[in-house]
Amino acid sequence: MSSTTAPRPKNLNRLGLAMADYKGAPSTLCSGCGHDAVTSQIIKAFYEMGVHPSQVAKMSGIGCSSKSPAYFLSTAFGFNGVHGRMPSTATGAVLANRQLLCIGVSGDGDTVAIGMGQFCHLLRRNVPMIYVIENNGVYGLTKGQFSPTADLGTQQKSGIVNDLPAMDVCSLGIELGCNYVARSFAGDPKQLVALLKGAISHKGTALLDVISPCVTFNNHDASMKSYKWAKDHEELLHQIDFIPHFEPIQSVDYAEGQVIDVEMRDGSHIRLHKTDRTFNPTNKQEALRLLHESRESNEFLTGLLYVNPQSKDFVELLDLVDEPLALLPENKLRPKREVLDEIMREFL
Ligand SMILES: Cc1ncc(C[n+]2csc(CCOP(=O)(O)OP(=O)(O)O)c2C)c(N)n1
Ligand code: SF4
Ligand SMILES: [Mg+2]
Repeated sequence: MSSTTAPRPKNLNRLGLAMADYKGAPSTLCSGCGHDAVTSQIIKAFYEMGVHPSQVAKMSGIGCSSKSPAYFLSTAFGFNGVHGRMPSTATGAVLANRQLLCIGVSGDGDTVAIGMGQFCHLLRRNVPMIYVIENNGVYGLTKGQFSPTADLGTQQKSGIVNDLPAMDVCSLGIELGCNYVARSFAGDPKQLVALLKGAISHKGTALLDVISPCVTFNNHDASMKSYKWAKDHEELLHQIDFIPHFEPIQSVDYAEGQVIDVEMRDGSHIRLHKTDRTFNPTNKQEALRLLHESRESNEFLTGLLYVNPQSKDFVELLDLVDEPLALLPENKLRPKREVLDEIMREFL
């Protein structure tokens, strides 16, 4: 007897869930804020990848950006921590339940001002999570002061000029051992959703630096984190396709050297179509050189800057048991009475 599988209704994903199941509360951010555009792509990426919201932990610190997790995946776990301390709460959550897919949303202030120390240690440990920086070059929530990612020479609306050099979170991420480092733009949904899907597939910390303009305090003509500046200066390193492990890889032939195909550990593929630049994102030195050059020439490069899908993440390095620590029963956690007595006798 032959069995036939009913075709899946078009608007449902492989779990049978609709896009609406991936939404959150209505946003309270300013209308047009880049952070809301990033939220929409997070919803789309998790929906299309068929990740169940109940398997996700959403983490954040403080800032307009850090409010974003309230606006997606309303049935996921979530924790809104202290300013700059999201990495330590995320590390704790991941260690307590290694089966959850963790996504943190932070701001440039939350990450590289007050949170710099925690951010560095998260990357050094390769904690398995997606770390999105919604980068607008200012502290939006506290009315638009320059953050450490504000570009040299950029101006506030009042005319104050930033005379300090910007910190480059992508170079920093690569230096600190992060194995998935990408830069994108809130106004480039296609690229952003592909990079988010790659991040979902990556084992280890996946860092996404997303230029996300603050329309209220930093979107004027003299700003270098405005929609206009980013649109005028965006240089795509490559066109990106993401082919999830549960979909067949299209067997279209590409001319030799035109495509770089990166296979992720879960069997998904990131396919990078070359633009004018010759660039191999699996070469760390090349990525750092490119970032350094682009800083010198004021270029805004977007795409996958560095990837090493084979890295061991924190959970693997610690050799944690497969069963989530949070779910281990007491008889597995507590040594037997006789064992404890034996230990005590050793101290006599
Ligand atoms: C310990 C502490 N210091 C300072 C503040 C004030 N504060 C709140 S949000 C913020 C900066 C937010 O900037 P960013 O992380 O870039 O987020 P954005 O609002 O720009 O999205 C600051 C300084 C605070 N809440 N807690
Ligand atoms: S102040 Fe800026 S960052 Fe904050 S919600 Fe408004 S536009 Fe977005
Ligand atoms: Mg900011």
